Amino acid sequence: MSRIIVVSNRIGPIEEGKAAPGGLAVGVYEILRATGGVWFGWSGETVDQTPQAPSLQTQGNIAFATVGLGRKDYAEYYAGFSNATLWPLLHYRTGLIEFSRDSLAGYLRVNEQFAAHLARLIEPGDIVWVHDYHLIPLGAALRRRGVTQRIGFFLHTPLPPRAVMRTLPDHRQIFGTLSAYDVVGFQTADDADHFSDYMVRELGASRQGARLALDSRLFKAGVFPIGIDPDDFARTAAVAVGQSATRRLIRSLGERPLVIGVDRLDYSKGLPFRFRAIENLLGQHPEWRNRCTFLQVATLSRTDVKQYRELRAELDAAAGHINGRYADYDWTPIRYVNRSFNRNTLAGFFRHARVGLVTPLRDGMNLVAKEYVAAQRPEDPGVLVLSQFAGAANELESALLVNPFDVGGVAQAIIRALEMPLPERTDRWRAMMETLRRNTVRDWARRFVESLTANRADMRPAALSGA
Ligand code: GDG
Repeated sequence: MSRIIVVSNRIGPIEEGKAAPGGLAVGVYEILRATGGVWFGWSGETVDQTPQAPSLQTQGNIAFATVGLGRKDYAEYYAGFSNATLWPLLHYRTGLIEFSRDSLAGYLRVNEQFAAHLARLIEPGDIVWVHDYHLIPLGAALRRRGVTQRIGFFLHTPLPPRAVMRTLPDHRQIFGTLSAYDVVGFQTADDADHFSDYMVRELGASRQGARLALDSRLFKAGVFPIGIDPDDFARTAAVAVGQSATRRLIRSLGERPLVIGVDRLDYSKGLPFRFRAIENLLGQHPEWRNRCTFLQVATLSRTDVKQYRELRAELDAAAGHINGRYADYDWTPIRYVNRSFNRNTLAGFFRHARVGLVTPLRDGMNLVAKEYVAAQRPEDPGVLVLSQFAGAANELESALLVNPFDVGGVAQAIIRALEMPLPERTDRWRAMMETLRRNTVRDWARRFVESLTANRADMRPAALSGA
């Protein structure tokens, strides 16, 4: 089988056995271990001098190739164009977009640098799998360097409709490069539809069966919802619930049920609305005061981007306000925690929580929703309250689906979850757990790579094949 070259902005932890924070690394490792290959990405360090060559570390049949980013590159490519321009755009938040010609230039420059490093690592017969919005133009930059091997791209975020994509200045220069890939993968069918619609109506691509043709290239859009390893997460949760952190949490709650949220502190996750829903619950349904506790873990993220600092200040104020208003001498309604926990601890917390609250305004998939389900006790499962705007809502139809903007509706869903009888909880949980088992993170990685390696005999558009 072909060797795989995985490219992502950040790579998974290099030390074997060290738990990766998200699920993605599990699937990627597994496929890399099966085929051998290279995982290329930013080392996470900012450096004074842009390096001439990546540093290589080998582990078994996988080489990890990492490069540092110069300070200007970091500011323009990462904090700037990736996280202050593309991230809000891709999450439908046009009002939050910050754009500058310098950051666009930095984004294109770093993608060129990465392509230059990669072109030297790629061998005949390799296939290349590029991840996420930081690296949209990478495939085209590789093609310009003569790479003819198959290259696939997977977008972890949503892709908005064409009208939203068009708000990006020079959008064709960015999104048009996606035609350089052989397969462009998305989390949901809506995202894939938005892509095809953009390519056809904006760039003049034509549909050829399941494929799209543009200029001299033929490429396809695919739907590959990312999964987790549900049985592994369940085992972790079952052990962790008896360990000291969860035991301490349980003791501190008294008899009160726990409602938990775990998110990166990011405006796509809808935390201000979530806090308003909690305020609505306590204000409109006073019988629940002092009878349930909310734990919101919000790990700090991208603190060098202005919108993230503003969001943090807003949430600090909201949590303080709600707690000031409703707390009692023996109870605090919202425990708002800005630190991160290890994966095992989170799994134990999830298992004990009667309700999992996952209410993003827009989310590519949302792995927390899946992890919460996997962590539950089969004989006494909790209830997932899930935003209809998370990619996960397409699969987890047995969650209590909510519109996160409707704070009164979310408050009611939380109460319904808290009061739900065991048989209904069990039915809903079983249906969701089966879904998770049918599409694990391994299946996701395998399906993507299979799609990329599928027969390419017809990869020249009919109109150009001279037939
Ligand atoms: C992007 C897309 C898509 C969170 N806090 C801690 C911690 N986490 C872990 C969670 C989960 C992961 O991080 C977060 O994944 P999400 O999917 O929820 O969200 P993003 O980070 O925005 O991920 C998203 C994903 O890519 C995959 O394609 O689903 O839509 O935005 O695994 O458990 N892990 C640890 N400590 C924490 O405090 N250890």
